[in-house]
Amino acid sequence: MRRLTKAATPRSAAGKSPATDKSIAARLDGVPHCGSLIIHAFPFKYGRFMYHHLPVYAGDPILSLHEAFLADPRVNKVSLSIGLYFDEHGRLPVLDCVRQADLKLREQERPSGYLPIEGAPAYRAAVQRLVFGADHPAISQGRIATIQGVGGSGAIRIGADFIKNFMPGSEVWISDPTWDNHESLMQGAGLKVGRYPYYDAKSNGLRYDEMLAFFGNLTSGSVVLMQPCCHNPTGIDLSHEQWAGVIEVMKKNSLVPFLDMAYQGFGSGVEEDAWAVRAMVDAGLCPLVTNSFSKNFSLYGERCGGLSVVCPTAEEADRVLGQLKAGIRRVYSSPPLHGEQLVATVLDTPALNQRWIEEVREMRERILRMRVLLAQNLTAGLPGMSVDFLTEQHGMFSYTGLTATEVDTLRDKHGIYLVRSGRMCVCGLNAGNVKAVADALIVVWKARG
Ligand code: KET
Repeated sequence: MRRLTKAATPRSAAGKSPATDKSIAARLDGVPHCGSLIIHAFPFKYGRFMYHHLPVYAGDPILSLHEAFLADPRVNKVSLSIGLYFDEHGRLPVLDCVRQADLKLREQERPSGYLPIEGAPAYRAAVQRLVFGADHPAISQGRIATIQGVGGSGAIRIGADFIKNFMPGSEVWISDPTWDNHESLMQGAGLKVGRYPYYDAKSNGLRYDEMLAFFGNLTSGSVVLMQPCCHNPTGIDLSHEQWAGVIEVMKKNSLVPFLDMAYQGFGSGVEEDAWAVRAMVDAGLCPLVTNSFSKNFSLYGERCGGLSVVCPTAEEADRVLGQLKAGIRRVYSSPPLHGEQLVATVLDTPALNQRWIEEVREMRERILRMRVLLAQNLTAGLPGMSVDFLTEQHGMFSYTGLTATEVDTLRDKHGIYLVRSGRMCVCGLNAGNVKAVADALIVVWKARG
């Protein structure tokens, strides 16, 4: 294979002077890693076919589907695919607490300088209080290194880079199934990813014993990614007793928990949903915890999240924070400003914080009402079929057991969008569309015979 070196400078495809090529070659010459990654694999040649060897992106199973939904001209279409919370009128809400915080911020002059690499101090402190509990000793002991994340996803990626760099050889284990992007984010950081047993299709429940036995066989230092509440995509969460069992095995086997909490407040309550995180820290484990404000603040586009690494000592937390900063600096340098100001203003202003708690409760209760309403409509049309899973699962998502073909039928024939795994985002249901959704589901289920 031809290498791009000073001796073999490429010619431009158009046969023009290779001056530009030469300067690129010269620049690449002194960069061994860049050279080995790019030059050996890249059939370098300027012109029309320069990127012809690139595979076509198949699209993201969730985001591409949402784009297809938006482009669908049917007026009665229903979005039950992407994890967006819609209100009773089918709109993305602007939370009242956020609106008030925005007005408050607009009264001030707000220059838009760079935030520190690790994010805004007030925001990071608010993340710690929310995730670990305001009075948690790990906070006062300075044992938690927290950075502002670019959404939950950005926080996960920074955590993944941290694992890759500082826990060499560690493999990451994700639940089977999990949010699709967990695997991509971890693999994108160069980590090896495996799956542990989680969902039992037969019982629509948890493969708890198998999961625990699996954890018992992992080598020490393995990273286990779990969701403390509102498991995406199944809606199946662990009970407190089950978490206690997991904690015991993790301690015994020296496993590293990675807890991704994207739906705090949508399960049982803002404090209640963080139970597993706090129980792990109380038990002496040192989890990496990511959180997101996309859903519970309805601030998807503002990209607000956090990564908190719990450490054994404050001295180690300082070192960890330093390395997280180094990691961020080389990826995006520093996080964005506006969204974090909204979140921090709400969480730091007692009246707004109270209003937020109420609004999260309203969203949670509406989700529950929709679950019940859908279950009632389905039971009326399919008396023999048990749909208890709908009301037993927690959070935004329900795993319906629908096959990819059945999901395609729902979309093509009825304009109802679910993820092809059979995951339904129940937050897209409202009093106006739940009957139509139930009727379509009944048609699809009856066709099974
Ligand atoms: N973790 C989980 C478990 C999760 O479901 C999402 C988003 C995120 C992290 C990312 O959060 P963000 O702050 O937006 O970066 N899930 C929904 C949206 C998506 O796929 O991006 C979803 O599953 O539909």
